[in-house]
Amino acid sequence: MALRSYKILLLGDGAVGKTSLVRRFVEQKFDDRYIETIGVNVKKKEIPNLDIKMLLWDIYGQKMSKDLHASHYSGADGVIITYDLTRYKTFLNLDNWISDVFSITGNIPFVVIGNKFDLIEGYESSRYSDIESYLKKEHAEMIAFYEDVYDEMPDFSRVSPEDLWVWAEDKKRDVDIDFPYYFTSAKTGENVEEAFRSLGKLLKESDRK
Ligand SMILES: Nc1nc2c(ncn2[C@@H]2O[C@H](COP(=O)(O)OP(=O)(O)OP(=O)(O)O)[C@@H](O)[C@H]2O)c(=O)[nH]1
Ligand SMILES: [Mg+2]
Repeated sequence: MALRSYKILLLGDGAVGKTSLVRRFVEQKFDDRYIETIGVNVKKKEIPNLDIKMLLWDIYGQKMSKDLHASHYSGADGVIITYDLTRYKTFLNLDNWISDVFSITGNIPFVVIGNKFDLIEGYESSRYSDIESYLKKEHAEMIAFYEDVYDEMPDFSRVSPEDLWVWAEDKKRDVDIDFPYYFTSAKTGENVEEAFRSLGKLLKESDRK
């Protein structure tokens, strides 16, 4: 029997790691270089045990016309929305991505990912102001890269797990859908499989209703 295919959108700000997450999930690979996605890349992946096929629409995150983004949304079954744990701004934009996509698709199942967990993993202080000096010490190369790629010094105020929890509980009431959220690393692979599979499960469940 042919597997049921689901169209899944990857959304989130530029350079949060959408392409890297798909590459990790589909090819078990990671690349440190940043090559901005132009337009859309679609990758297929069959999910063992769930008996479904995911069509992963990896969409560029850099700011361009809203309409251009929206032209890819119709017919989507689910969404993976990603932010970058080292750039607070990308967390604040989650709401925009969600409302933009739902204005076209209606409320559909989604998963939220806080990515680049490897960069903050050893970071134990809960003081946001410490993150910048921590990253400078532990990840000097990465800082140089950031300065190069984002024309500005990134805002290293970190989203604590509590912040995400508070935001997510609010959002669930707001959109009236329960959704899971994960901290992942496309670099180490941590939680990537879990996050993608959790959306697969939600899609299967929503089909049965
Ligand atoms: N350390 C670390 N770096 C990551 C991780 N995920 C992605 N990166 C790096 O972050 C940069 C951006 O990653 P991409 O996957 O290209 O980001 P994107 O969201 O697809 O960006 P756009 O296509 O411009 O929207 C690249 O240099 C990646 O190597 C991660 O989990 N950890
Ligand atoms: Mg990309």
